[in-house]
Amino acid sequence: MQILRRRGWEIPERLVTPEAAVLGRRAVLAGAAALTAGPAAAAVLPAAVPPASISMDPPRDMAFRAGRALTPYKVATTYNNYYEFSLYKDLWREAQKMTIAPWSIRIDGMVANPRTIGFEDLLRQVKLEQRVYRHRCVEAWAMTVPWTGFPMAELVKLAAPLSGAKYVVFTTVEQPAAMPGLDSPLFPWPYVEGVTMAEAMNELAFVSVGLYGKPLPKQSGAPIRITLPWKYGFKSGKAFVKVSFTDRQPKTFWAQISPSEYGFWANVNPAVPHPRWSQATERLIGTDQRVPTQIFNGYGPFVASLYAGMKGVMLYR
Ligand SMILES: Nc1nc2c(c(=O)[nH]1)N[C@H]1C(S)=C(S)[C@@H](COP(=O)(O)O)O[C@H]1N2
Ligand SMILES: [Mo]
Repeated sequence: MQILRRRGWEIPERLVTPEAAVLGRRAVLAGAAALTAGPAAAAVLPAAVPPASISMDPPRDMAFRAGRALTPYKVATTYNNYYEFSLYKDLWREAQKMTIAPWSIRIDGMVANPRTIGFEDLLRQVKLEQRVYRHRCVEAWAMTVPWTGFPMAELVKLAAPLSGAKYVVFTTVEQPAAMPGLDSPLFPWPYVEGVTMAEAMNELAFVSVGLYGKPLPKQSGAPIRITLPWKYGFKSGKAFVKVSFTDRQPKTFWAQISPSEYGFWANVNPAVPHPRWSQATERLIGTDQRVPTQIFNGYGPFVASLYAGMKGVMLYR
């Protein structure tokens, strides 16, 4: 099947994300060129994971009501950020080229037993639940969706880190044949994100394998992603293949690109503007309604204590 795409130079600059704009126009054009050079979309591969015996539609945990309308599935799965595929929000079609089965995750660094665990094996060792979370991108758009997954604390327990471990680091898969963005030397691939052990053990920190009661779509981070709803969305790395434990703060993807704009902490705060735009309000995708941004994206009661005694704008960038 032939898929018609606009050529890179025809893409209006206003469609480029603010996150991309930090790299400047040349980078944007290079990214667009890489994208158009890619082969036409291959046939959509069947998602062989997760195993049919595990329900992706477990009961919703009502402790995590979002207090606003859900974003329709179609909206949440056709407006995405996933720079491995594209700098543009309509990357969902491009993302179907990636392979998600078989999938395994390497657990290494400061652990007693470094090992590799298969995705299905992992799913059998955790109890899936469903949580409706607000999601806030640093670009000031937001959505509200039900994720299926399990607490990040469960993954940490399974991994059994050594007592000296201070951070857990998640690395996204690199599939060069499917991901034209990886060709761009302007990005410090692979996509790496991480949190402190205390953040990882917080009950809000989640590992998602489903969306709206179905397996995660590829554009949303299939087969497994992190979900940190009190932080800007770029902290929630997709399609991870490695979980590492370390005693050094990791060099995360966006912090390597522009540490003053996209730092390690990246907690949502309406009062701390991005250097290039306000964070006071956010746009709900789907309706385009503007609503006030909430400190910690409204999750302060769960997470504010993690930062007690810490100060400074860098906690919020
Ligand atoms: N590997 C990877 N993970 C990623 C990104 C990315 O480009 N690559 N983008 C991040 C950003 S900026 C956001 S806002 C969320 C978007 O998730 P969604 O597309 O499911 O809404 O994914 C995050 N995780
Ligand atoms: Mo984002």
